Amino acid sequence: MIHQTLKPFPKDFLWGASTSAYQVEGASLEDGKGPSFQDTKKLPPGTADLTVSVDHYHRYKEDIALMAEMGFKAYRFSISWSRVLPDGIGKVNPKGIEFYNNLIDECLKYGIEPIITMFHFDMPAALEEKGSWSNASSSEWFKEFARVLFENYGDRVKYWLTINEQNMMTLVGPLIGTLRVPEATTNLTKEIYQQNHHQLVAQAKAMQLCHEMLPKAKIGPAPNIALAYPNSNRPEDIIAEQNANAIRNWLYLDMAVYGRYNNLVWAYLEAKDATPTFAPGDAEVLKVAKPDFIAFNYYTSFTVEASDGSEQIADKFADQQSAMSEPGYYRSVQNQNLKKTEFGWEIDPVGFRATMRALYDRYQLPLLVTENGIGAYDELTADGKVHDPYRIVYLREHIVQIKEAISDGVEMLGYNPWSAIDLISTHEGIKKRYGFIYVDRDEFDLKTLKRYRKDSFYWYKKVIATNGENL
Ligand code: BGP
Repeated sequence: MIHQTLKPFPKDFLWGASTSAYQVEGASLEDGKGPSFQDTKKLPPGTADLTVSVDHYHRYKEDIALMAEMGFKAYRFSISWSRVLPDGIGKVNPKGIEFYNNLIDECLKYGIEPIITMFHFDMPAALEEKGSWSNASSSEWFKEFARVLFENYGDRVKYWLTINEQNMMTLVGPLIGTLRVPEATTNLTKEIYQQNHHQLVAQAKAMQLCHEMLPKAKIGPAPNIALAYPNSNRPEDIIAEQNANAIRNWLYLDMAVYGRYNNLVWAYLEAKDATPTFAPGDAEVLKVAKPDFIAFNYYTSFTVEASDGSEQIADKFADQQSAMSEPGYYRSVQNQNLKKTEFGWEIDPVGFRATMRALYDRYQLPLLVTENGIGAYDELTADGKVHDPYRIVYLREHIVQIKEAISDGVEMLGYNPWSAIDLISTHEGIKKRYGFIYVDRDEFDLKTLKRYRKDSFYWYKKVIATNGENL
Protein backbone atom coordinates (compact mmCIF):
# COMPACT_ATOMS: atom_id res chain seq x y z
CA MET A 1 0.00 0.00 0.00
CA ILE A 2 1.55 3.29 -1.09
CA HIS A 3 0.00 6.34 0.53
CA GLN A 4 -0.02 9.50 -1.59
CA THR A 5 -0.01 11.61 1.56
CA LEU A 6 0.77 10.48 5.06
CA LYS A 7 -1.49 11.27 7.99
CA PRO A 8 -0.03 13.49 10.75
CA PHE A 9 0.84 12.22 14.21
CA PRO A 10 -1.98 12.62 16.73
CA LYS A 11 -1.82 15.93 18.65
CA ASP A 12 -1.24 14.24 22.00
CA PHE A 13 1.34 11.74 20.67
CA LEU A 14 3.73 10.76 23.47
CA TRP A 15 7.19 11.65 22.15
CA GLY A 16 9.88 10.73 24.63
CA ALA A 17 12.50 8.10 25.33
CA SER A 18 13.23 5.21 27.69
CA THR A 19 15.63 3.96 30.34
CA SER A 20 15.59 1.25 32.99
CA ALA A 21 16.52 1.54 36.65
CA TYR A 22 19.65 -0.60 36.91
CA GLN A 23 21.01 0.69 33.62
CA VAL A 24 20.95 4.37 34.64
CA GLU A 25 20.48 4.89 38.35
CA GLY A 26 23.60 3.62 40.10
CA ALA A 27 23.36 4.05 43.89
CA SER A 28 22.92 0.32 43.74
CA LEU A 29 23.11 -0.17 47.50
CA GLU A 30 22.44 3.38 48.67
CA ASP A 31 19.64 4.78 50.84
CA GLY A 32 18.34 1.39 51.88
CA LYS A 33 18.12 -0.23 48.46
CA GLY A 34 18.43 -4.01 48.59
CA PRO A 35 20.53 -5.82 45.99
CA SER A 36 18.81 -7.12 42.88
CA PHE A 37 19.62 -9.87 40.43
CA GLN A 38 21.53 -7.25 38.42
CA ASP A 39 23.84 -6.58 41.37
CA THR A 40 24.53 -10.22 42.13
CA LYS A 41 24.75 -11.71 38.62
CA LYS A 42 28.08 -12.53 36.99
CA LEU A 43 28.90 -9.63 34.69
CA PRO A 44 29.73 -10.28 31.05
CA PRO A 45 33.53 -9.98 30.67
CA GLY A 46 34.85 -6.47 30.06
CA THR A 47 31.64 -4.65 30.98
CA ALA A 48 30.95 -1.96 33.54
CA ASP A 49 29.32 -2.88 36.82
CA LEU A 50 26.13 -1.19 37.93
CA THR A 51 27.26 0.47 41.15
CA VAL A 52 27.22 3.92 39.58
CA SER A 53 25.80 3.29 36.08
CA VAL A 54 25.33 6.86 34.84
CA ASP A 55 24.42 8.22 38.27
CA HIS A 56 20.84 9.16 37.35
CA TYR A 57 19.90 8.61 41.01
CA HIS A 58 21.86 11.73 41.97
CA ARG A 59 21.56 13.65 38.70
CA TYR A 60 17.93 13.06 37.76
CA LYS A 61 17.08 16.78 37.96
CA GLU A 62 19.74 17.67 35.42
CA ASP A 63 18.71 14.72 33.24
CA ILE A 64 15.00 15.55 33.29
CA ALA A 65 15.84 19.19 32.51
CA LEU A 66 17.70 18.00 29.41
CA MET A 67 14.74 15.81 28.42
CA ALA A 68 12.46 18.83 28.89
CA GLU A 69 14.81 20.87 26.71
CA MET A 70 14.30 18.26 23.96
CA GLY A 71 10.56 18.80 24.44
CA PHE A 72 9.75 15.33 25.78
CA LYS A 73 6.06 14.65 26.33
CA ALA A 74 6.86 11.35 28.10
CA TYR A 75 9.69 9.61 29.91
CA ARG A 76 9.57 5.84 30.25
CA PHE A 77 11.62 4.55 33.17
CA SER A 78 11.47 1.54 35.45
CA ILE A 79 11.14 1.28 39.19
CA SER A 80 13.71 -0.82 40.96
CA TRP A 81 11.69 -3.32 43.00
CA SER A 82 14.43 -3.73 45.61
CA ARG A 83 14.80 0.04 46.05
CA VAL A 84 11.16 0.24 47.07
CA LEU A 85 10.99 -3.11 48.87
CA PRO A 86 14.57 -4.09 49.82
CA ASP A 87 13.57 -7.71 50.48
CA GLY A 88 11.07 -7.82 47.64
CA ILE A 89 8.19 -8.33 50.08
CA GLY A 90 7.37 -6.84 53.46
CA LYS A 91 9.11 -3.71 54.66
CA VAL A 92 8.90 -0.62 52.44
CA ASN A 93 11.97 1.61 52.08
CA PRO A 94 10.82 5.24 52.57
CA LYS A 95 13.90 6.62 50.79
CA GLY A 96 13.12 4.47 47.78
CA ILE A 97 9.52 5.66 47.70
CA GLU A 98 10.77 9.22 48.02
CA PHE A 99 13.19 8.90 45.10
CA TYR A 100 10.47 7.89 42.65
CA ASN A 101 8.11 10.51 44.06
CA ASN A 102 10.76 13.10 43.27
CA LEU A 103 11.42 11.66 39.84
CA ILE A 104 7.72 11.63 38.95
CA ASP A 105 7.22 15.17 40.28
CA GLU A 106 10.24 16.41 38.37
CA CYS A 107 8.74 15.01 35.15
CA LEU A 108 5.34 16.53 35.85
CA LYS A 109 6.92 19.90 36.57
CA TYR A 110 7.82 20.04 32.85
CA GLY A 111 4.60 18.43 31.62
CA ILE A 112 6.39 15.14 30.93
CA GLU A 113 4.13 12.10 31.33
CA PRO A 114 5.84 9.39 33.39
CA ILE A 115 5.44 5.93 31.85
CA ILE A 116 6.46 3.38 34.45
CA THR A 117 7.83 -0.10 33.82
CA MET A 118 7.16 -2.16 36.92
CA PHE A 119 9.71 -4.87 36.20
CA HIS A 120 12.79 -4.53 34.02
CA PHE A 121 15.11 -7.52 34.56
CA ASP A 122 15.88 -6.78 38.22
CA MET A 123 14.35 -9.31 40.61
CA PRO A 124 15.24 -8.48 44.25
CA ALA A 125 18.12 -10.72 45.35
CA ALA A 126 16.12 -11.75 48.45
CA LEU A 127 13.46 -13.20 46.14
CA GLU A 128 16.08 -14.81 43.93
CA GLU A 129 16.99 -16.80 47.01
CA LYS A 130 13.39 -17.95 47.26
CA GLY A 131 13.48 -19.24 43.68
CA SER A 132 12.57 -16.05 41.82
CA TRP A 133 10.03 -16.66 39.01
CA SER A 134 10.32 -20.43 39.56
CA ASN A 135 8.38 -20.00 42.78
CA ALA A 136 4.60 -20.15 42.30
CA SER A 137 4.29 -17.38 44.91
CA SER A 138 6.13 -14.98 42.59
CA SER A 139 2.85 -13.75 41.09
CA GLU A 140 1.66 -12.76 44.57
CA TRP A 141 4.98 -11.04 45.35
CA PHE A 142 4.59 -9.06 42.17
CA LYS A 143 0.97 -8.18 42.94
CA GLU A 144 1.96 -6.82 46.36
CA PHE A 145 4.78 -4.80 44.77
CA ALA A 146 2.22 -3.48 42.27
CA ARG A 147 -0.05 -2.48 45.16
CA VAL A 148 2.75 -0.44 46.75
CA LEU A 149 3.37 1.33 43.44
CA PHE A 150 -0.30 2.05 42.78
CA GLU A 151 -0.81 3.32 46.34
CA ASN A 152 2.17 5.64 46.24
CA TYR A 153 2.23 6.85 42.65
CA GLY A 154 -1.22 6.10 41.26
CA ASP A 155 -2.45 9.64 41.94
CA ARG A 156 -0.03 10.97 39.30
CA VAL A 157 0.97 8.12 36.98
CA LYS A 158 -1.42 7.27 34.15
CA TYR A 159 0.63 4.77 32.14
CA TRP A 160 1.92 1.51 33.58
CA LEU A 161 3.87 -1.28 31.91
CA THR A 162 3.98 -4.66 33.59
CA ILE A 163 7.05 -6.70 32.59
CA ASN A 164 9.71 -5.59 30.14
CA GLU A 165 10.52 -8.10 27.39
CA GLN A 166 9.13 -11.15 29.11
CA ASN A 167 9.54 -12.97 25.81
CA MET A 168 13.26 -12.19 25.63
CA MET A 169 13.72 -13.47 29.20
CA THR A 170 12.05 -16.71 28.14
CA LEU A 171 13.84 -17.05 24.81
CA VAL A 172 17.37 -15.87 25.66
CA GLY A 173 17.30 -14.82 29.34
CA PRO A 174 19.96 -17.20 30.62
CA LEU A 175 22.24 -16.13 27.76
CA ILE A 176 21.98 -12.35 28.13
CA GLY A 177 21.83 -12.40 31.92
CA THR A 178 18.20 -11.57 32.60
CA LEU A 179 16.89 -14.90 33.92
CA ARG A 180 18.35 -17.51 36.21
CA VAL A 181 17.69 -21.23 35.89
CA PRO A 182 18.26 -23.55 38.88
CA GLU A 183 21.36 -25.72 38.41
CA ALA A 184 19.48 -28.94 38.97
CA THR A 185 17.15 -28.31 36.02
CA THR A 186 16.63 -31.41 33.88
CA ASN A 187 13.98 -30.20 31.44
CA LEU A 188 15.14 -26.69 30.56
CA THR A 189 12.13 -25.87 28.39
CA LYS A 190 9.73 -26.91 31.14
CA GLU A 191 11.55 -24.87 33.75
CA ILE A 192 11.69 -21.75 31.62
CA TYR A 193 8.05 -21.95 30.52
CA GLN A 194 6.92 -22.53 34.10
CA GLN A 195 8.71 -19.31 35.04
CA ASN A 196 7.08 -17.70 32.03
CA HIS A 197 3.66 -18.90 33.22
CA HIS A 198 4.22 -17.36 36.64
CA GLN A 199 5.10 -14.09 34.95
CA LEU A 200 1.94 -14.21 32.84
CA VAL A 201 -0.11 -14.73 35.99
CA ALA A 202 1.81 -11.95 37.78
CA GLN A 203 1.05 -9.60 34.92
CA ALA A 204 -2.64 -10.54 34.92
CA LYS A 205 -2.90 -9.92 38.68
CA ALA A 206 -1.20 -6.53 38.31
CA MET A 207 -3.50 -5.50 35.45
CA GLN A 208 -6.56 -6.52 37.42
CA LEU A 209 -5.39 -4.69 40.53
CA CYS A 210 -4.56 -1.58 38.52
CA HIS A 211 -8.09 -1.43 37.16
CA GLU A 212 -9.56 -1.94 40.65
CA MET A 213 -7.40 0.65 42.37
CA LEU A 214 -6.88 3.19 39.58
CA PRO A 215 -9.88 3.23 37.24
CA LYS A 216 -8.43 6.10 35.19
CA ALA A 217 -4.97 4.60 34.69
CA LYS A 218 -3.91 2.48 31.73
CA ILE A 219 -1.76 -0.61 31.88
CA GLY A 220 -0.24 -2.95 29.32
CA PRO A 221 2.46 -5.54 28.66
CA ALA A 222 5.81 -4.55 27.09
CA PRO A 223 7.30 -7.46 25.15
CA ASN A 224 9.87 -7.21 22.36
CA ILE A 225 7.84 -7.78 19.22
CA ALA A 226 9.48 -8.28 15.85
CA LEU A 227 7.59 -9.88 13.04
CA ALA A 228 9.14 -13.14 11.81
CA TYR A 229 9.69 -13.41 8.03
CA PRO A 230 9.97 -16.66 6.08
CA ASN A 231 13.35 -16.88 4.35
CA SER A 232 11.68 -17.95 1.09
CA ASN A 233 8.28 -18.81 -0.35
CA ARG A 234 8.88 -22.53 0.23
CA PRO A 235 5.73 -23.73 1.98
CA GLU A 236 7.88 -25.30 4.71
CA ASP A 237 9.37 -21.89 5.42
CA ILE A 238 5.86 -20.46 5.85
CA ILE A 239 5.11 -23.09 8.49
CA ALA A 240 8.43 -22.17 10.18
CA GLU A 241 7.47 -18.48 10.08
CA GLN A 242 4.12 -19.25 11.74
CA ASN A 243 5.87 -21.30 14.42
CA ALA A 244 8.34 -18.49 15.02
CA ASN A 245 5.68 -15.80 15.28
CA ALA A 246 3.69 -17.93 17.71
CA ILE A 247 6.66 -18.79 19.94
CA ARG A 248 8.46 -15.45 19.77
CA ASN A 249 5.52 -13.02 19.69
CA TRP A 250 1.92 -14.18 19.92
CA LEU A 251 2.17 -16.42 22.98
CA TYR A 252 2.68 -13.39 25.21
CA LEU A 253 0.06 -11.12 23.75
CA ASP A 254 -2.58 -13.79 23.11
CA MET A 255 -2.41 -14.47 26.82
CA ALA A 256 -2.40 -10.82 27.86
CA VAL A 257 -5.30 -9.88 25.58
CA TYR A 258 -7.38 -13.06 25.14
CA GLY A 259 -6.35 -14.99 28.25
CA ARG A 260 -5.44 -18.17 26.40
CA TYR A 261 -2.30 -20.05 25.48
CA ASN A 262 -1.52 -19.87 21.77
CA ASN A 263 -2.38 -23.30 20.34
CA LEU A 264 0.87 -23.66 18.33
CA VAL A 265 2.93 -22.90 21.42
CA TRP A 266 0.86 -25.25 23.53
CA ALA A 267 1.49 -28.03 20.98
CA TYR A 268 5.22 -27.22 21.05
CA LEU A 269 5.25 -27.41 24.85
CA GLU A 270 3.33 -30.68 24.83
CA ALA A 271 5.89 -32.19 22.46
CA LYS A 272 8.65 -31.21 24.88
CA ASP A 273 6.81 -32.43 27.95
CA ALA A 274 6.95 -28.85 29.11
CA THR A 275 3.39 -27.59 29.57
CA PRO A 276 3.19 -25.35 32.63
CA THR A 277 1.34 -26.30 35.79
CA PHE A 278 -1.62 -24.04 36.61
CA ALA A 279 -2.18 -23.14 40.26
CA PRO A 280 -5.79 -22.79 41.45
CA GLY A 281 -7.13 -19.44 40.23
CA ASP A 282 -4.56 -18.96 37.45
CA ALA A 283 -6.93 -19.74 34.60
CA GLU A 284 -9.56 -17.30 35.96
CA VAL A 285 -7.27 -14.34 36.45
CA LEU A 286 -5.61 -14.92 33.07
CA LYS A 287 -9.03 -14.87 31.46
CA VAL A 288 -10.39 -11.83 33.26
CA ALA A 289 -7.44 -9.41 33.25
CA LYS A 290 -7.13 -7.17 30.20
CA PRO A 291 -4.59 -4.60 29.02
CA ASP A 292 -5.61 -1.12 27.83
CA PHE A 293 -2.88 -0.87 25.20
CA ILE A 294 0.09 -2.84 23.94
CA ALA A 295 3.55 -1.46 24.54
CA PHE A 296 6.34 -3.07 22.58
CA ASN A 297 10.06 -2.78 21.92
CA TYR A 298 11.27 -3.14 18.34
CA TYR A 299 14.87 -3.22 17.14
CA THR A 300 14.75 -5.44 14.07
CA SER A 301 12.77 -8.13 12.29
CA PHE A 302 13.44 -11.86 12.52
CA THR A 303 13.98 -14.23 9.59
CA VAL A 304 13.54 -17.98 9.79
CA GLU A 305 13.49 -21.06 7.64
CA ALA A 306 12.31 -24.61 8.08
CA SER A 307 14.25 -26.78 10.47
CA ASP A 308 14.22 -30.56 10.14
CA GLY A 309 15.32 -30.85 13.73
CA SER A 310 18.69 -32.31 12.86
CA GLU A 311 20.73 -29.24 13.85
CA GLN A 312 23.22 -29.96 16.54
CA ILE A 313 22.72 -27.35 19.21
CA ALA A 314 24.94 -28.51 22.01
CA ASP A 315 24.06 -25.65 24.32
CA LYS A 316 20.91 -23.73 23.44
CA PHE A 317 22.28 -20.72 25.24
CA ALA A 318 25.72 -20.68 23.63
CA ASP A 319 24.97 -17.71 21.35
CA GLN A 320 22.01 -15.55 20.49
CA GLN A 321 21.53 -16.80 16.92
CA SER A 322 21.24 -20.45 17.96
CA ALA A 323 19.27 -19.50 21.05
CA MET A 324 16.73 -17.91 18.71
CA SER A 325 16.31 -21.16 16.74
CA GLU A 326 14.00 -24.00 17.73
CA PRO A 327 15.15 -27.25 16.13
CA GLY A 328 12.20 -28.90 14.41
CA TYR A 329 10.18 -25.65 14.43
CA TYR A 330 12.32 -22.93 12.82
CA ARG A 331 15.91 -21.98 12.25
CA SER A 332 16.92 -18.33 12.66
CA VAL A 333 18.89 -17.01 9.66
CA GLN A 334 20.35 -13.69 8.51
CA ASN A 335 18.25 -11.56 6.18
CA GLN A 336 20.42 -10.81 3.13
CA ASN A 337 18.31 -7.74 2.28
CA LEU A 338 19.21 -5.86 5.44
CA LYS A 339 22.20 -3.82 6.59
CA LYS A 340 23.55 -4.21 10.11
CA THR A 341 24.58 -1.94 12.96
CA GLU A 342 28.18 -1.87 14.22
CA PHE A 343 27.04 -4.40 16.79
CA GLY A 344 25.67 -6.79 14.17
CA TRP A 345 21.94 -6.12 14.60
CA GLU A 346 19.97 -6.02 11.36
CA ILE A 347 18.26 -2.71 10.53
CA ASP A 348 14.72 -3.01 9.21
CA PRO A 349 12.47 0.07 9.38
CA VAL A 350 9.89 -1.42 6.99
CA GLY A 351 9.72 -4.44 9.30
CA PHE A 352 8.70 -1.97 12.00
CA ARG A 353 5.64 -0.98 9.94
CA ALA A 354 4.87 -4.61 9.20
CA THR A 355 5.09 -5.36 12.94
CA MET A 356 2.73 -2.51 13.87
CA ARG A 357 0.23 -3.59 11.21
CA ALA A 358 0.31 -7.20 12.40
CA LEU A 359 -0.04 -6.23 16.05
CA TYR A 360 -2.99 -3.95 15.45
CA ASP A 361 -4.68 -6.39 13.12
CA ARG A 362 -4.44 -9.15 15.71
CA TYR A 363 -5.31 -7.26 18.90
CA GLN A 364 -7.08 -4.00 17.92
CA LEU A 365 -5.53 -2.13 20.83
CA PRO A 366 -3.57 1.14 20.69
CA LEU A 367 0.20 0.68 20.43
CA LEU A 368 2.93 2.42 22.40
CA VAL A 369 6.53 2.04 21.24
CA THR A 370 8.65 1.68 24.36
CA GLU A 371 12.04 0.92 22.75
CA ASN A 372 13.70 1.25 19.36
CA GLY A 373 17.19 2.55 18.61
CA ILE A 374 20.73 1.94 17.54
CA GLY A 375 23.63 0.92 19.74
CA ALA A 376 26.89 2.46 18.50
CA TYR A 377 30.43 3.50 19.45
CA ASP A 378 29.89 7.26 19.87
CA GLU A 379 32.83 9.59 20.13
CA LEU A 380 33.09 12.75 22.20
CA THR A 381 35.14 15.30 20.26
CA ALA A 382 37.66 17.65 21.88
CA ASP A 383 35.14 20.51 21.63
CA GLY A 384 32.45 18.55 23.48
CA LYS A 385 30.35 17.39 20.52
CA VAL A 386 29.03 13.98 19.54
CA HIS A 387 28.35 13.57 15.82
CA ASP A 388 25.94 10.66 15.49
CA PRO A 389 24.39 10.91 12.01
CA TYR A 390 23.82 7.12 11.99
CA ARG A 391 21.43 7.50 14.95
CA ILE A 392 19.51 10.28 13.23
CA VAL A 393 19.19 8.18 10.08
CA TYR A 394 18.08 5.10 12.03
CA LEU A 395 15.47 6.97 14.08
CA ARG A 396 14.22 9.03 11.14
CA GLU A 397 13.66 5.92 9.04
CA HIS A 398 11.73 4.28 11.86
CA ILE A 399 9.61 7.36 12.60
CA VAL A 400 8.64 7.53 8.92
CA GLN A 401 7.33 3.99 9.26
CA ILE A 402 5.17 4.99 12.24
CA LYS A 403 3.61 7.61 9.97
CA GLU A 404 3.04 4.92 7.37
CA ALA A 405 1.41 2.71 10.00
CA ILE A 406 -0.80 5.57 11.22
CA SER A 407 -1.83 6.12 7.60
CA ASP A 408 -2.59 2.39 7.42
CA GLY A 409 -5.12 2.94 10.21
CA VAL A 410 -3.03 1.76 13.15
CA GLU A 411 -3.73 3.57 16.42
CA MET A 412 -0.42 4.83 17.85
CA LEU A 413 -0.02 6.37 21.32
CA GLY A 414 3.64 7.31 21.36
CA TYR A 415 7.27 6.71 20.56
CA ASN A 416 9.87 6.23 23.29
CA PRO A 417 13.13 5.08 21.73
CA TRP A 418 16.04 3.58 23.59
CA SER A 419 17.51 5.50 25.22
CA ALA A 420 16.99 8.96 26.70
CA ILE A 421 20.56 9.07 27.93
CA ASP A 422 23.60 6.82 27.53
CA LEU A 423 23.41 3.86 29.90
CA ILE A 424 24.92 0.46 30.55
CA SER A 425 23.80 -2.02 27.86
CA THR A 426 22.20 -5.22 29.11
CA HIS A 427 25.20 -7.32 28.18
CA GLU A 428 27.65 -5.13 26.25
CA GLY A 429 28.61 -2.39 28.70
CA ILE A 430 28.67 1.39 28.19
CA LYS A 431 30.71 1.18 25.00
CA LYS A 432 27.46 0.36 23.21
CA ARG A 433 25.66 3.69 23.46
CA TYR A 434 22.06 4.50 22.59
CA GLY A 435 21.29 7.91 24.15
CA PHE A 436 20.47 11.39 22.87
CA ILE A 437 22.59 12.60 25.81
CA TYR A 438 26.20 11.49 26.02
CA VAL A 439 27.63 10.58 29.44
CA ASP A 440 31.35 11.04 29.96
CA ARG A 441 32.44 7.72 31.42
CA ASP A 442 34.18 4.61 30.17
CA GLU A 443 33.75 0.97 30.99
CA PHE A 444 35.95 1.11 34.09
CA ASP A 445 36.77 4.82 34.45
CA LEU A 446 33.96 6.97 35.79
CA LYS A 447 35.61 10.16 34.47
CA THR A 448 33.44 13.27 34.99
CA LEU A 449 29.99 11.71 34.31
CA LYS A 450 29.24 15.03 32.65
CA ARG A 451 26.34 15.19 30.19
CA TYR A 452 26.73 16.38 26.56
CA ARG A 453 24.06 16.97 23.92
CA LYS A 454 24.63 14.75 20.87
CA ASP A 455 23.69 15.93 17.36
CA SER A 456 20.69 13.61 17.62
CA PHE A 457 19.56 15.60 20.68
CA TYR A 458 19.06 18.76 18.57
CA TRP A 459 17.50 16.77 15.75
CA TYR A 460 14.97 15.03 18.05
CA LYS A 461 14.08 18.36 19.63
CA LYS A 462 13.08 19.63 16.19
CA VAL A 463 11.13 16.43 15.46
CA ILE A 464 9.11 16.82 18.65
CA ALA A 465 8.59 20.57 18.18
CA THR A 466 7.02 19.90 14.77
CA ASN A 467 5.09 16.83 15.97
CA GLY A 468 7.02 14.63 13.59
CA GLU A 469 6.57 16.81 10.49
CA ASN A 470 10.21 17.93 10.24
CA LEU A 471 12.29 14.79 10.16
C1 BGP B 1 16.20 -4.46 25.42
C2 BGP B 1 16.14 -4.13 26.87
C3 BGP B 1 16.90 -2.94 27.28
C4 BGP B 1 18.14 -2.64 26.47
C5 BGP B 1 17.95 -2.88 24.99
C6 BGP B 1 19.22 -2.84 24.16
O1 BGP B 1 16.23 -5.83 25.32
O2 BGP B 1 14.81 -3.96 27.30
O3 BGP B 1 17.13 -3.08 28.65
O4 BGP B 1 19.26 -3.16 27.03
O5 BGP B 1 17.32 -4.10 24.72
O6 BGP B 1 19.89 -4.04 24.23
P1 BGP B 1 21.44 -4.16 24.49
O7 BGP B 1 21.72 -3.41 25.72
O8 BGP B 1 21.72 -5.60 24.61
O9 BGP B 1 22.08 -3.57 23.28
